[in-house]
Amino acid sequence: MFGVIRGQNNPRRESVMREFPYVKLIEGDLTDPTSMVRAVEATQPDELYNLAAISHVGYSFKNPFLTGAVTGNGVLNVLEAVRVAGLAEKTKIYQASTSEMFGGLDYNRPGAGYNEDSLFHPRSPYGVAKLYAHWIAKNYRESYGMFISCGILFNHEGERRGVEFVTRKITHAVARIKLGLQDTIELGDLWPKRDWGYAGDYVRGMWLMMQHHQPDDFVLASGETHSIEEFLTLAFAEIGIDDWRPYVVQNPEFMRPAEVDILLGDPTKAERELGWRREVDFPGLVSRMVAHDLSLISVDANV
Ligand code: G4F
Repeated sequence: MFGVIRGQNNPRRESVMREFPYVKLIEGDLTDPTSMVRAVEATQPDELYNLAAISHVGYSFKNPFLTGAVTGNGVLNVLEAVRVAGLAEKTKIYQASTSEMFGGLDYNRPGAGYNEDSLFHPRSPYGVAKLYAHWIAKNYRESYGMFISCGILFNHEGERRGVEFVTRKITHAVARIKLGLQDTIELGDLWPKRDWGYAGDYVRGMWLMMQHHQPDDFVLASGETHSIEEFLTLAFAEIGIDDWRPYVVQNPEFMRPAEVDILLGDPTKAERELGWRREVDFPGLVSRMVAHDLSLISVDANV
């Protein structure tokens, strides 16, 4: 198994090598087409999972050109690398598409979640770049007959989530508050709703897409939507606090020029055709993330 790692002296290299000693790391950069060709030529992959991207929506507003180059055009570099290396018939490709390609509610199907046929209306440079990647992946599937599947994943959270994303930012802060290491948490808007699921369930869904008899697009989602306020309520309840309001400070720095108010997905197709089912529900997700951060921070802080 191979993984591509970017940049000189990447700080994540050591932890990846420690946690996944069976993964051989090779160097490459999505924005450098020749490095992508070298990577696929050297590894001759049966399955290639492209999860690489600038993936923080707020950051993409501040760095729109870079986001377009990496998250959008970078995908074309991967697809071309596979073709140039003569692997178009051998290598199956998974492209990480996203619910951020949708813009809020599906007004064509009021009350129902987004599915594979819903209209796209991205509301950030990240969403727009991902939509380009989605369509170029579909175009290569249709033009060259390549096995390329796009997983349209709704928010996938868990213990490995970076603290720059709202769920982990909350669970990390809640654990620190419980351990007396922090008093408050600064957040942006609290009313947006997301369809939050457990990343482990979604990775299983990605693998199932690659074992399917034909390439296709699939939505993976929980089919429920919850606000950030609901996430806060459950997370603080895990440490015995009923009212989170005294602990939360709103800071405009974390608000976005355009916000996706509500995301709700409909995973019916993945359930029917792949036999995919999520195993972790919303309260279970919050609970395991808080428990993880409590034990992680206790060990680090030696408390
Ligand atoms: O945690 P978030 O940054 O995730 P977001 O924007 O929904 O995107 C994530 O999920 C997508 C899948 O649907 C992925 F494609 C994408 O790469 C990423 O993994 O923000 C969630 C919500 C937003 O409404 C945001 O405005 O939380 C709100 N929020 C409020 N305060 C905050 C904060 N978000 C962050 N990151 N930090 C805050 O302090």
